Amino acid sequence: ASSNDWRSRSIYQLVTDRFALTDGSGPACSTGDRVYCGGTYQGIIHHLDYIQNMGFDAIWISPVVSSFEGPSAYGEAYHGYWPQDLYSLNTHFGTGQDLKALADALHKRNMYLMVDVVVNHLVSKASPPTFSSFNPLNEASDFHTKCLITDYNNQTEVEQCWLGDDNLPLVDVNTENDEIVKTYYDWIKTLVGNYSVDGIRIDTVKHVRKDFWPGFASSSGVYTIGEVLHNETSYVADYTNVLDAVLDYPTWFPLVAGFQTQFGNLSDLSRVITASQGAYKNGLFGTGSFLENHDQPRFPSLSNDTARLKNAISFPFIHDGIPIVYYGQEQGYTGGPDPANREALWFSGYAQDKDLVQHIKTMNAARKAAIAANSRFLSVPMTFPLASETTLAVSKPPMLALFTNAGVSGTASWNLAKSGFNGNTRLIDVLSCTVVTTNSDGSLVANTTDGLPQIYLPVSALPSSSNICTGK
Ligand code: ABC
Ligand code: CA
Repeated sequence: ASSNDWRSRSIYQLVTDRFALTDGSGPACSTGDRVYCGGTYQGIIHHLDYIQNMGFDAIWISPVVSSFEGPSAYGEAYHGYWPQDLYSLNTHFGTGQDLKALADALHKRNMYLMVDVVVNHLVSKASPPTFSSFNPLNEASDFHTKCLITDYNNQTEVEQCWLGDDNLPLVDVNTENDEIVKTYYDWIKTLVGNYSVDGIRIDTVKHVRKDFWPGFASSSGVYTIGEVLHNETSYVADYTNVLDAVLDYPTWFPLVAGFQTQFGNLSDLSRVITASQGAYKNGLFGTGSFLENHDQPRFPSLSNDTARLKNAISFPFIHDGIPIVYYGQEQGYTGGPDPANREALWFSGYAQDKDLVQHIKTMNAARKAAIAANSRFLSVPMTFPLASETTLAVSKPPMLALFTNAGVSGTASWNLAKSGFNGNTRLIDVLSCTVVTTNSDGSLVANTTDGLPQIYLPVSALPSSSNICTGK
């Protein structure tokens, strides 16, 4: 699938080992132990209803190729980011048939499969590494000479020195060598073809020279979204010239900081977004917008205010890009930094009556309704009719979202000279189901005493089939 095919999608990111067991029973999973807990492709297949019922139409799974077995200084390779043999699969997650069956099951539901892929390094559990354990690059000369990255401001070092540490170095592939480049281009083409992959999330993109990526992306033949873990728009922007898209990390930093406490500054969010809209190749369209992932502490571990949480969780759904929800967000998981943020989802019983499950379901439905009512939702950049430290209004016709970091017991008001709608338009807040009408000049004043966000759509934009605010 192409970048355009992905734009209207909504992605559920899961850690394959932690999402679902094949048959519901299995070993206890102690999150902090950094060991395999038993999640499989078959487990995912059995829980596709759970994901689809929330309104997601794509999943992003962990890297699929095989890693070393047994413990290392940082535990087992359960997360998949320590590839060792490019040409065999990680059998903890299932067989090649199982992975194909997952792709088929998704496609039957008109859902997409995104696979995480790692090019930058191979990893052996020994330190110093055993090069002969790698496939196909199995000689020291296939890798950059060892030096650990210490200065992130030195780009050559970021690209050619090694991630990890002396306990577990990530052995840095020599992506300056033409034959190795060809090996990776052929590999990604085959992987995507063999398993009917619809898109790839690419790991550690800033650690490989930029001109490696266009050829890799075109060999994959599908949508490519890269991880460039950096807080500056100016640094990340250039990678949008070599891949379809990036994960929107520059927005993530002010998103978390803005909603973490009532002292956050929401205008930082609008400032960074406006800059990125101007600096990225396609603006923010096609980028990945997220609140949580497997590398960062979960939002509720930073803030226990349920109103601020609902504001922050809602934001990616009105962002220009593709919303990505990290598994467990919907169950209110509170894990801190890696490895605590990778809890088994079976602990939750996959409950569907949880408040946040319903909230996310409503946000997915609202975004789909907005797209259906006005396809320009996917091509007209969001604007900010109002941005202060404590309040933010985001206009993306036909949606208007009002956010605040005031918290459950805080009050806030949004006074919009221009709501983005005509005068006398009836709008419904999809979260509270309250209906308001814009003033005759198109202005709107809204207030809150519970700190919750308000997500408006014109009443006329709600399709009769929509499950938004039914019975209210
Ligand atoms: C393991 C253990 C951890 C332990 C760690 C030392 O070793 O599990 O418990 O703390 C995989 C595994 C991890 C594992 C690592 C290393 O491998 O998932 O569990 O950690 O063995 C990607 C993936 C990630 C994956 C890898 C490696 C890469 O999403 O899951 O990790 O395949 C860098 C990379 C980035 C990478 C990330 C983990 O490390 O660039 O691609 N993620 C600065 C740098 C960033 C750097 C970050 C690391 O520090 O600029 O490049 O990311 O913390 C802002 C600054 C940023 C700054 C952040 C922290 O603060 O603006 O620049 O980032 O203010
Ligand atoms: Ca590198």
